[in-house]
Amino acid sequence: MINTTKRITGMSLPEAAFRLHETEKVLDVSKVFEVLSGKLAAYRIRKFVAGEVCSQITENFWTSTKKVSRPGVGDDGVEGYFIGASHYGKPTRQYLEEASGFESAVQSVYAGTVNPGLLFKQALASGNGHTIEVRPAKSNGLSAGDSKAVHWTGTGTFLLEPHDDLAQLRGPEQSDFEIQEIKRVLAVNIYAEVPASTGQVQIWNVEPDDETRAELGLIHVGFPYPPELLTDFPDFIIPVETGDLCLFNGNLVHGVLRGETASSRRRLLITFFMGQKNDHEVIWWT
Ligand SMILES: O=C(O)CCC(=O)C(=O)O
Ligand SMILES: [Fe+2]
Repeated sequence: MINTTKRITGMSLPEAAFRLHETEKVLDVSKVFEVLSGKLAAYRIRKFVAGEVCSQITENFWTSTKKVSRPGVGDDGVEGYFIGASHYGKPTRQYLEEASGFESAVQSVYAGTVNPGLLFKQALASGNGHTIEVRPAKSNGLSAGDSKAVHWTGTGTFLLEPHDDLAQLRGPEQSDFEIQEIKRVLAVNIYAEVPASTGQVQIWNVEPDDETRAELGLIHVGFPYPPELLTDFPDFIIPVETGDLCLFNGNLVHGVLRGETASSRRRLLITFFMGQKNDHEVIWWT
């Protein structure tokens, strides 16, 4: 009999690194670099963003006419609602042109308040003893988007199925893009609104290898990993709340739990990805 049992193989973080570090209001930049360098799985700064900033961003998002939906497995065939471009699966130039097309819509998400992702980028640039350049990824004079505002609409166990953020950096259509040099993705997530009991982030201690991706048909995609194949790996859950800044190792498989969605309020995420290009440069993209 042919054994068709699929399984996930790959690297894991050392046990001592596979944990969540937390602070409140204060950003410890050295911990961000621990995540960037694979010494720490996740870092959550509770109350990084003030309540009134979160409310203004949430209002700006839901009243914006610039939201777009992305088809997928979710409510009414929609994976989520977005303001901002995503590089995923597009030629470099197309992504960068879309990012530039979204620029004013993205800035309007922060109208009348602050851009918390920008504050984080500035803190990172100056906060670790020596100056590093923190800049958008670029190609041919065009720059990656500032950030993306996202509302996920998954209807099953997950609002967003388990995935990794690294596989999508290797698509041949972006072989001319500097993000392909990145070895570890820092997922930067700011929560403008998280209703109680929903939207927690689950992280498993595995970075799937290419054999696994090939077997599952997920080369250059990294989405979705069947949850039943993840049960053998250690995991933890980040209980995200409104106002949190969460930074985690995006090479590790992670997903967003749907939990209980009785609330009429809707989860809203501000996000971008970052990576260490070399000793003195950290780049971001969306
Ligand atoms: O919504 C979240 O908390 C995480 C989103 C995520 O993993 C992604 O956009 O790649
Ligand atoms: Fe992700």
